Amino acid sequence: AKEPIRVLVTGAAGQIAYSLLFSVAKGDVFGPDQPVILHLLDIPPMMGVLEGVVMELMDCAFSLVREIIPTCDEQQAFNDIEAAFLVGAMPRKEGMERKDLLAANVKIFKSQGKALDQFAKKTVKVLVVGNPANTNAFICSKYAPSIPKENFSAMTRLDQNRAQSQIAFRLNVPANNVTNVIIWGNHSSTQFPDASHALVNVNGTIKKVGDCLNDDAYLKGEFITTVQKRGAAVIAARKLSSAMSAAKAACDHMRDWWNGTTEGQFVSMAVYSDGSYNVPADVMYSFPVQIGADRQWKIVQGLEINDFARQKMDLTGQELKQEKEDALSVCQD
Ligand code: NAX
Repeated sequence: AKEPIRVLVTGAAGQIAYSLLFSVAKGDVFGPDQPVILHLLDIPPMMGVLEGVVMELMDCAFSLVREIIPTCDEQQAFNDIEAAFLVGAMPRKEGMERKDLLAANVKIFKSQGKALDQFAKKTVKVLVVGNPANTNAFICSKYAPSIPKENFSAMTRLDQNRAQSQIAFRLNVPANNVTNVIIWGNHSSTQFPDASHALVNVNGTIKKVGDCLNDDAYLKGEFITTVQKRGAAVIAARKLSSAMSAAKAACDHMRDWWNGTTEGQFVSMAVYSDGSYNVPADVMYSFPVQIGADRQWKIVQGLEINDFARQKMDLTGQELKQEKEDALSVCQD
């Protein structure tokens, strides 16, 4: 039998965590034979709510859950963890300036970076979901110098899943039949959802999505804006931000990182940029990646980038550079 692994979820009393914990506890991420010890971090005022989440987790009677540790103490939360879902973040409140929001989050992710550095396993895999996710992941990594930069990522998988699903519905195929859709750049409205390398399985034959849809105007227009604005559309309809789909995406991201991607397929993750495809280096930029059994991601190289894509990849890269500068300027001790 496998030894249990310690998995941290922050923002554990919040709405994304409510769905995410269910899937992690059920074995959808780390496997049906991998026991887990769940570390649940939230802030002091939420400890009562978190107690309720713990009760429900117990009441699910999941056989993989060996222990549940609810806490508002970072040392306890980050101690010996092998995987972290950093979901908790400061939400934008009415009248709050962008700069204030950034400052509040820099403070959280600086502190959690230091806690990772001191207490987590050096092999820990960190997925940042809390917004601004890319820049939060950058700050977190910066303050955890003893952990490889490659162990930090931010989530653009929800954007990828949204894009994949839009195309699958249009082509009337199951969502999984559409592969290799790419999200480039920032998890924000400047992201570039790119279907120009995407493939679709039609009755066992692999074809290019572009050839099947035969609608360049859609792929360069409505497709992109629908994915970019999907988060806002969900809020407008539900009066709450995406939660079930965000949790599903976080599971997909971590599962692929933990187990590797399927041969010939790639997925999008915001990772530490080496400047591939001439986008800014030293920011957390979403790229198509492939992951081996060693849990190391590699940016897919050699994809053809046309002028249309170039311009969109640069725009979102510029935004990330600016966000990083702003974050660093409020970082000064
Ligand atoms: P909720 O407000 O329901 O939950 C957030 C929880 O985090 C709260 O319980 C809060 O007390 C806790 N929290 C705040 N500061 C904390 C800290 N320092 N340590 C630990 N916990 C802390 O938000 P929810 O809907 O769950 O969303 C969480 C985050 O995900 C938000 O920042 C949101 O913007 C972001 N999202 C990111 C997405 C992505 O694709 N990258 C998509 C979904 C989502 O919008």
